[in-house]
Amino acid sequence: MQQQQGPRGAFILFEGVDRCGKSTQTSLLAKALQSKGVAVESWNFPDRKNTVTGHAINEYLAGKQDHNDRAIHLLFSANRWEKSDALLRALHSGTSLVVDRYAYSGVAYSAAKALPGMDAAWCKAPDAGLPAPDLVVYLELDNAAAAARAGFGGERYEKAEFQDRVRAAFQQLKEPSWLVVDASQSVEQIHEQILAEALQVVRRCKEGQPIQQ
Ligand code: DGP
Ligand code: NA
Ligand code: NA
Repeated sequence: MQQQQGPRGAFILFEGVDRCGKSTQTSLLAKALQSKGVAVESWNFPDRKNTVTGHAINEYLAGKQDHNDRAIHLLFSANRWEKSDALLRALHSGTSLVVDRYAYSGVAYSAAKALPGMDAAWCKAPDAGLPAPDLVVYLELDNAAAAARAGFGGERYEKAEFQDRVRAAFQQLKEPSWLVVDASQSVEQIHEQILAEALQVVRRCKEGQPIQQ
C-alpha cells in the first residue's frame, strides 16, 4: 500500500508476558481515548477469528494440534500480514488502534523455545516490513511479581518456567523508545502513565508523522 502523508490515527501497541495486565490496560486506554474524542479501535493479535491462519493458531494454543515450530512461527507472522492492509487503512482513515500483541510477541515467544536455528534474527525475518507501531507500551512484571499473580489458564505457553524465558527474550528486544511501565503498580497508576504518553503520540500522528515499517 502506498505511503500517505497527512493526519492519521496512531498505532499503539501493548506487549508483555501473559498475565501482565495487558487486557485491562488496553481496554482502559481505548475507553479513555474515546472519551477524549479520539476515534479508536481495539485490536488483538493473534486474530483467531477473521483470518485464514487464526483457526490453526487457536488449535495450536489450545493444545489440540501440534505443529512444526518454524511452521507455527510463520503462521503467527502471516496472521499479522493478513491484517496489515486493513491496519494501514484504519490508520489512514484517522482511526487510532490500541493493539494487544504484535511482532515482538512473535519473536519473544518463539525465541523462548531456544531451538537450534530459531534465534532472534531468524524469528524477526518474516515480520520485516510490517507497519511499525508508533508507541510500544511494555508492561514489565518481574518473575516474583508474575508468580504472585493468580494462576495461568490452560493454554500452551502459560507455564511459569516458559514465561520466565519469554520475559528474558523481551528484555533482549527492548528498545530505548519503548514506554516501559512497572506492571506491579495499581491499575490506575499504570493507566495514567500510558494515557499521558498515548495522547502525545495521537497528536503527533494527527500532525502527519509518517508510518514506519
Ligand atoms: P493472547 O491471546 O494475546 O493471550 O495470546 C495468546 C498466546 O499466544 C500468548 O501466550 C502469547 C502467544 N503469542 C502471541 N503472539 C504470538 C506469536 O506471534 N508467536 C508465538 N509463538 N506466540 C505468540
Ligand atoms: Na494469553
Ligand atoms: Na493478543
